[in-house]
Amino acid sequence: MKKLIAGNWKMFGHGGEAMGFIEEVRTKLGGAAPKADLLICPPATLVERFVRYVKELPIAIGGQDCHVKPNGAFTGDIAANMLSEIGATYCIVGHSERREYHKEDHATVKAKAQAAIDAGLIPVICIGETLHERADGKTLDVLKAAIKGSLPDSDKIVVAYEPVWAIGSGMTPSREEIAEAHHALRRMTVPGVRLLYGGSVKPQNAKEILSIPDVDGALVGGASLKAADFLAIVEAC
Ligand code: G2H
Repeated sequence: MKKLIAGNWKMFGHGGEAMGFIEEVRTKLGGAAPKADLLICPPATLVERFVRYVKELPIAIGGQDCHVKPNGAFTGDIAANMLSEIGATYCIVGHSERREYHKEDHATVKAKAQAAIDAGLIPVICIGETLHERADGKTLDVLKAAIKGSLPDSDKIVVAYEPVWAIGSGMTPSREEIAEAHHALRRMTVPGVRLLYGGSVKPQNAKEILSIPDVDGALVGGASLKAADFLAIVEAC
């Protein structure tokens, strides 16, 4: 199976940047098939526009979060079926920034992932340890609890291992640390589930990270905002 390179734009980007990004990708690919499956998860306001812009390009578009319910009096929230209605096919759930700033726990993340599946979306479920937990030697226990608590019973999911301390920090775990975590995750998940690594992936370290066994792709934040960097990571597959 091809690797999956997913861009998480977080709360960055406006319409002009979306169009510029897609046009640059279109020009640089020049009709060639990319070396990986591609996914961009822009802010919710840009999902529909991205779907329109990508047209015949092989790029899937996803949301960054969804509500656990299909509708209701939840001001400011977005249901998974609203994302699928406008052409999204994936949705990130349980990103550590949601867990930290919106106090989302495993049960909530699992319910969101199930809501995404029910709406026909593939959830990209994020899990990962804090620096404290790693220092205390608890990484594998944390991942085990996250797999048990955050994953619905389905193989139509993607799991993103994102050590919290590596996110946006420029720090990445060693090759051995990533290999150990992904090897453990492979054993804990059902066959066919793609395992992405996320946390400060950039063109400079992509080749090394993507060559680690059981790393089926990457979830890329900052470096996914520029088409050239995003495509350099794809080229590293
Ligand atoms: C981790 C990652 C994308 P960055 O949050 O999910 O972001 O690559 O900027 O560390």
